[in-house]
Amino acid sequence: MTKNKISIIGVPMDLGQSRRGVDMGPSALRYAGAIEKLEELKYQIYDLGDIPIIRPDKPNTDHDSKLKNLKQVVEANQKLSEMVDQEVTKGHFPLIFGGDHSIAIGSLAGISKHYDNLGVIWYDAHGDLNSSETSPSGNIHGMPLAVSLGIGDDKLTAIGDYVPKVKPENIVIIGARSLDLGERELIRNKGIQVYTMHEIDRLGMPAVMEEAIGYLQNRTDGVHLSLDLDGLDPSEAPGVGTPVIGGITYRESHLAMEMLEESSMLTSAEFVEVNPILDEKNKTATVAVGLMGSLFGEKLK
Ligand code: 5AB
Ligand code: MN
Ligand code: MN
Ligand code: MN
Repeated sequence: MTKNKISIIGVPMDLGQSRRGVDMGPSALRYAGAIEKLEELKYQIYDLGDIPIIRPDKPNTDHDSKLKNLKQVVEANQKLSEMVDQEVTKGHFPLIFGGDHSIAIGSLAGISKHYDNLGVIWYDAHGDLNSSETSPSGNIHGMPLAVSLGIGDDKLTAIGDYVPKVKPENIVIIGARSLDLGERELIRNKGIQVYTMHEIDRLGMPAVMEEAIGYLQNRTDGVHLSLDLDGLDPSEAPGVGTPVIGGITYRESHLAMEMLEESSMLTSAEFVEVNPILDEKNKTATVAVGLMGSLFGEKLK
């Protein structure tokens, strides 16, 4: 990693989806030793604590939109984008702990204004490329990548006061195995680079990462890793709200993180969708902290 100051921001958000418990993700990651691990690796850690999430009296009270909890998700992401923006301005590496994946909207809004061509690695079983029109669920955690491309409800795309946050050619999706029809169409139309489980099986993770890193190195001036723990196989990361069998292994994921570390290209990261209520003895948060170790250079120190 090029920077040695890491700012940690927890976002106990569960309003972008329908299962309780993912709001405890930041606590689970801290409990699993995230801060201690990064301190061991000699980083200076600035733990900014958790952003307060304002819970609505009843979920989905906004009748103008089929998006669940739109107002609360917008407010929290606005706040997150401002905090992330400040940390990048200071020259710190923002490391965000979710919370459901809707928080990537705020992360990217805060980060991307600092780059002309921010690259994004979306490590996930899903594409998160839905809009109100294509979403089968109305859950905003299935939309953050589309929102960052400028597609979706104006209240979401306008967060940070600029649109779009990322260009389709600067995105790489890794681990996809559950894509909705509208998402597939968007991927085709925009030419988004996707490594599904098919490519991972066929080429192997080393080749996939080598190609993904080479691709981004040529076109970007910063790279954000958005790691949804459901990218991993649920046998190894069971504590997630939308598990999909046939995922990336723990070892492959470690290798992917190590290769990212070796590339020195990463400028920010987030770990999302850890749900300790659905987990087995905090296994998923522990896996996430292990991956952070690799991402921040454990093998080299
Ligand atoms: B996650 C689904 N595509 O839009 C939808 O966990 C699932 O952040 C979204 O990747 C999963 O509701 C969102 C069916
Ligand atoms: Mn997912
Ligand atoms: Mn996701
Ligand atoms: Mn999920």
